[in-house]
Amino acid sequence: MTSTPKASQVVTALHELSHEMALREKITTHTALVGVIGIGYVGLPLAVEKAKVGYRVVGFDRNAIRVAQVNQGSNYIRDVDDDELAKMVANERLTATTDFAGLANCDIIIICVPTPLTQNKDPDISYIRNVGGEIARRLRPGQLICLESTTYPGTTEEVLLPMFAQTGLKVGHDYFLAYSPERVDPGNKRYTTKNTNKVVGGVTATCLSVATSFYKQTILEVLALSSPKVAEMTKVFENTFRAVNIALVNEMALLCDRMGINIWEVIDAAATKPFGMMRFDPGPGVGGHCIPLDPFYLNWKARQYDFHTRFIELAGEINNSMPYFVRDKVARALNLKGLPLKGSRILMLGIAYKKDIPDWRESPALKVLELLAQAEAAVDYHDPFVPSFQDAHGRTRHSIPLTEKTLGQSDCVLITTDHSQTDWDFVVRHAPLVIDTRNATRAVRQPRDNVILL
Ligand code: SAJ
Repeated sequence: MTSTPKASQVVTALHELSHEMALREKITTHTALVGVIGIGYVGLPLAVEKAKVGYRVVGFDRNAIRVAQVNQGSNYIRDVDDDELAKMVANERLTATTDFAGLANCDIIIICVPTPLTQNKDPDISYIRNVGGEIARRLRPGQLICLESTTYPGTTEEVLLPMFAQTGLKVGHDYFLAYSPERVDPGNKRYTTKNTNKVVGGVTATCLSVATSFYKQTILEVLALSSPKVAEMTKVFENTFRAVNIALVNEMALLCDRMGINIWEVIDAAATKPFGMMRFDPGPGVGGHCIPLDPFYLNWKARQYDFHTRFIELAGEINNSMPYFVRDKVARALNLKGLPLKGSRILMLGIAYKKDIPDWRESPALKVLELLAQAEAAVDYHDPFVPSFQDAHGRTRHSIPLTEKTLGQSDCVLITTDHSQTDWDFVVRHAPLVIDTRNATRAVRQPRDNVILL
């Protein structure tokens, strides 16, 4: 015989239901105030997408320069349309602030902060913890909190949930907590925040339902998963998949170098297989703030289960060995011309970690440049996307012009980033020796006996 609920229980249930219903209403009518913490390459595109469908969005960031740029309608993320950002700001749909007090007013809070590694490759979730504290201090009934930063499985429920539980508010009743990984491919013109499928895991079924409803307002395909852990694991698996496959093709490149086989011809041929094959290309190493780092979040967590993720560590070893291989390849090529590495003039084409973007964080080209400098080669670089950067010693280096003169006076031109706008015929025509780690010169038909591929 079911007991009839006490009046107080009914009131509580109705009260809780009112928080959920009120939030759902704000989500579907786009009247919710959305807070995005971390307005970088993930947060700013998300903020603009939400503002475009009518939400009022506040970007929270410690970086006062970024905040000022947003409030001036000045874009700094290539994947964001300048006019769209300016319009959202002009219409007061989008603002930014360094003051986290405003989190109290937000109905929805999306966390898009960095998740780097410490020096010894352990996860550094200090950013997540810090913003978790900022949110906890202002957590109120009716809020949805979504973590998007790439992190190890368990972060949402082992780090954020306990912080929020201390407020006495009940997850899934008073507030809602979910994890939904960002899937941003910087520079990808085809897949944007809007048309990239989204996966979501909620701490409770209601959390999942509310979070899924929110994402469905601006993203075409949203997949509901059974837990935040599954969603967290999905993301680190995706990036581990890439790191391992890039390492495989890099190892093939090392073997082909030793066997005198053109790895690029092998890959082009393998890519003709219409099934059971996915193309990856060798290169000077792996850069960016995701692929070199994210798999080590899983590696670290696995150790707590006495599990050794050998693929992740092996992939890291191989990918990290590529800059050393490139240095040795340059030394061998110069040696064939009777030139020692020491004192040779080397012009590196590309510092960015991949083509057509300005980001040079974790770029393998930085390591290559450091190794060549250690060998006392005279190294300059040209990168149209990176006018200057700080090298490993904190010295500011500047991109030099790509001219017949700068090419001709180099002993070796080393291609480390295959920016699309570069005239590779011009490079091959005027450089005495070209070492191409990206097969950027694949379309060059003129005499190319001065070109050596990775
Ligand atoms: N790289 C290779 N060979 C390849 C592919 C990449 O050497 O075949 C190198 C690139 O040159 C670069 C590094 O690996 O230095 C990473 O390239 P990437 O495009 O995988 O990495 P990101 O960090 O720019 O973007 C990735 C997303 N990329 C793609 O899905 C194509 C995706 O893995 C994640 O959504 C995103 O990181 C993220 O934020 O996690």
